[in-house]
Amino acid sequence: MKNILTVFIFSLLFLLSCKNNTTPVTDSDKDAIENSKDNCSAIYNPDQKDLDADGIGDLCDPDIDGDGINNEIDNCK
Ligand SMILES: [Ca+2]
Ligand SMILES: [Ca+2]
Ligand SMILES: [Ca+2]
Repeated sequence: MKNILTVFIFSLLFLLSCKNNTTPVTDSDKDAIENSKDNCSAIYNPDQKDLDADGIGDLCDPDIDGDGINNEIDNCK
């Protein structure tokens, strides 16, 4: 009886430890949007603004307006 109880307790502890080992939510830039959903995972941008709706946040997008002309040389972003 004591052995069964011991096995039960260890099984329970194992299950609880597995629960804690589920994929941790990572948010590199601490903007409260996890990396997998963040359109600019390395830069803090909680508003997730994306002018051209290409899935790349404005702060990371080399071509903010999506007209094919990069920001540095675009005279109308
Ligand atoms: Ca971000
Ligand atoms: Ca964009
Ligand atoms: Ca542009």
